[in-house]
Amino acid sequence: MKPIIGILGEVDAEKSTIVQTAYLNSIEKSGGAPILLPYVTEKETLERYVSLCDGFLFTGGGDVHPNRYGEEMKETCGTPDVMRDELELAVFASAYKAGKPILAICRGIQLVNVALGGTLYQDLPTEYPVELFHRQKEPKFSPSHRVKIIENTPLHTLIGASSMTANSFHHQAVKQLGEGLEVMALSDDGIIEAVYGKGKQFLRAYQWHPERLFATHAPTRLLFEEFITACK
Ligand SMILES: [Mn+2]
Repeated sequence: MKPIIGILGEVDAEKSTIVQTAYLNSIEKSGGAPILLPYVTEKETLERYVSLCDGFLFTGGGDVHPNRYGEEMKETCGTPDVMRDELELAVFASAYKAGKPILAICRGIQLVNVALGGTLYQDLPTEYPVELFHRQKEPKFSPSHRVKIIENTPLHTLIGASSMTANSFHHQAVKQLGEGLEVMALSDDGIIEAVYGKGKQFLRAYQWHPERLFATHAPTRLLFEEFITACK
């Protein structure tokens, strides 16, 4: 039976919840049954969702509010997505506690890092001497920079290579690593591009958008297949 994957999508001010189709396709074509989790607030509802789903996908979107990692918001921070922060931090805490598999993409890696006590660069161009341009001008479905894969990490075992293709649509990144996380890929200019959970639980987070490379880059598909396998 296909595992049910609860997807955390974008939440806007009118309380609508949406998700880009590329995430749904990537999950479904890898053998999962994706469902979109709406914006809800009651603990009991959230707990029901967490028990229903076999795994969770945290997707891309706006910035996490810096007060979630103990900082004042700088001018260069994007408009924070506070309703989404509230929903996702609650779902993450519950899913993490339950030991359910978690895959996180773009904003997702930032959310997971903050949830585990880490911090973020609020704006790379002004806070980190970046050489690469992490907000690519190339189309969404084109790679723009490679990532170096660290040896003896799950990503290295999975891909079997020391680098892979990535795209890049972020102005923030992981700064201080959250508790229980390890780095598994870096950009050539030293930005953390992928992390994993050190414990038994399946937890993988990527700064790039593998769902946008799913159709054209075979190694990228392994990231989703590995996740769905863990959810079975
Ligand atoms: Mn990047």
